[in-house]
Amino acid sequence: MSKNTIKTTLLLSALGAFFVLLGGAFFGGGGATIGLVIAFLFVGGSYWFSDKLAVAAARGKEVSEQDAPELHAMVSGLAQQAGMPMPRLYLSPMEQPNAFATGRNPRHAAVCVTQGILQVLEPDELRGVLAHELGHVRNRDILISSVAAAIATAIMFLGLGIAAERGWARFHFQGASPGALQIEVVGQQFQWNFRYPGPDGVFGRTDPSLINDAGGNFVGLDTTDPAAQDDLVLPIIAIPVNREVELILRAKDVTHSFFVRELRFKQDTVPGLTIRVHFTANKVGKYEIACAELCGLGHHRMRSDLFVLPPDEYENWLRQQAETE
Ligand SMILES: [Cu+2]
Repeated sequence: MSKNTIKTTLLLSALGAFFVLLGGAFFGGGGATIGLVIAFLFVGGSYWFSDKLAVAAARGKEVSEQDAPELHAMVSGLAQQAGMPMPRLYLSPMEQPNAFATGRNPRHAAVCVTQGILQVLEPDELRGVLAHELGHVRNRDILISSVAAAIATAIMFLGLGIAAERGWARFHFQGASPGALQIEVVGQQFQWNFRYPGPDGVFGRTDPSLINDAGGNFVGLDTTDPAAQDDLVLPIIAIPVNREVELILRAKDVTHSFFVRELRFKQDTVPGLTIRVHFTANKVGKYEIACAELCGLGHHRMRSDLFVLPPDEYENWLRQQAETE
C-alpha cells in the first residue's frame, strides 16, 4: 500500500465513523444508518465519478488523435514517461486558461485543457503544466481531494439539516410557558379580529352559527356563556413588552397569513385549524400586521396594528377598550 492509499483509507474511515456517530447521537439507530448511507453515497459517488464530474463542470468535449494531434502526442508522451496508460483527452471551450487531470486512478484518468490555455501557453509550458497534472493522477491526489470535498459537503449538508430541524422544532413543537398571555386571532376577508379573554382569563364559548358580521359579532361569541361576558374582540392588538404571548390563530373563510415584519414572524391562519404560536416582543412600538396570503380582492386592505406597550400602559389600554365596548 502506498502512503497515499493509507491516508485515503484513514480519511474514509474517519468520515464513516463521523456520520454514524452524528446520526446516532441525534436520531438514534435509524439516524446512524442514514448517516452511513449518506457517507457512503457521497464518498463513493465523488470518487467514482471524479473524472466525469470535473470534465462536465468545464464543459469538456472528448477529442481524438485526429482532432488534436499535437496535444494528443504531448499527453501520450507524458503518460508513457510516467508509466501510465494514455488518459482520455478533453477540450473545454472556456476562455480562462486552465488545465487539469482527474480520475480515480491512472486507468480512469482524464486530462482536460481549455481553449484559453492553448492560446496563452507555448507548447513547452503546456507540457510542464500537463506533466504536473498527470503527477496528481499517478499519486492519486484526486482521490484525497474528492474525499475532502465530499466530507466538507456532507458535513454542511447534515449540519444545516440538523440545525434547521432543531430550530423549526423549537419554534413549532415547544409550547408557550404557562404564564404566557393568550390572545385569539381570527382572520377573515378582509380584517383581523383579536379576542382577549377578559379579567376572568377564560375564553367564552363561540358558535359559528352566531357569527354576524353586520351585527359586529365577528367570532360568533355566545353571550349567554358567563365566561364570554368579559371577552373583548378588537380590530387591533396590544401586548405588553417582554412578556411571552401565545397567539391562537384561526381563519373564518380562506387561508390568511399573520405577518409582523419586525418580529420576523409569519404564520398562516387556516380554516378548520387552530394554530398556536408564541413569541416575546422586546421593543416597545407600533408595528404593522399584514396579511401575507393573497386572500381575495380586498387582500390589500387586510392590515392592522400591533402595539407593544410597557406593562402599565398595556393594562390601561385594556381597561379603556373594555369601557368603550
Ligand atoms: Cu388575508
